[in-house]
Amino acid sequence: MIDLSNKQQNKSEPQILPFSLPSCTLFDNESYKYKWNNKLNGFYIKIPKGRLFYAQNFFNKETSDKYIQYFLENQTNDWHSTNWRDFEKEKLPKINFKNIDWQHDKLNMYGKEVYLPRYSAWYGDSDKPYTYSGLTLQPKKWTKGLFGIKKQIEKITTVKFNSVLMNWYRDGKDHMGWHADAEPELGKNPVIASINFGATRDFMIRKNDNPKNNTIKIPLEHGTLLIMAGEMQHFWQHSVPKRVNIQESRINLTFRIINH
Ligand SMILES: O=C(O)CCC(=O)C(=O)O
Repeated sequence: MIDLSNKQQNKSEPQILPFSLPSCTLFDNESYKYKWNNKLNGFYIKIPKGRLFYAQNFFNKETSDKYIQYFLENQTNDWHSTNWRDFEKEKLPKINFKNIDWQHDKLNMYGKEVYLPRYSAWYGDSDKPYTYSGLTLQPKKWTKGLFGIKKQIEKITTVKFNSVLMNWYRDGKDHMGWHADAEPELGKNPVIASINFGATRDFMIRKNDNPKNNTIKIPLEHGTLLIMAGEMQHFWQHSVPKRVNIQESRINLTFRIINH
């Protein structure tokens, strides 16, 4: 049994933002700014038409290791040494994951069914189905572990989340294309909290109207929290590009509020 109690959150000294923001200064209310918050152990970041909060070590390594083990715990395969890339389509359902019901969803693209380049799972309040890219996901009931992470994140947010989308990138070949989380059921200016476990992957954001000068690469590490807020989903897109040299899995959870 994995002990998921959270005894800690790392505290560290104020830091310089560990990634670059575009240097272009637009109108004053459109410029890029950031500010360290000692209490929350993270950065408030103002971008044109949007806001971010970035806490590199929201969970420390020990806690993050326990969570990734919890997400992948099963009776047949060691979560760490298994080459999950080999577990294509038909093999996945044969692995009896103890805590998370991983799915390999298919999308209809131009009349053809194609598997998504990642596994996913959807958990949350029972009356909050979610539709994205033509898929309607019915949430599974909160597990103790997922509910625990939600509570930890809610300690620093002013909102309460009712759903979480989990994405499991088996290795660097798995990815997510450019999109915005702008489905109507997420509300007008959604607050989305993204927490990461496993391999560090680049989370890219780009501004819809001027992507060339406004693309930002945000490394999301084991235990990093990133919150997107404000008008961001209307003016920015995000993606997780392929990184073919990465062998390790990464699991990302995005906590959301679904309104119907
Ligand atoms: O894996 C990530 O960091 C991004 C996930 C994402 O964009 C989404 O779930 O909409």
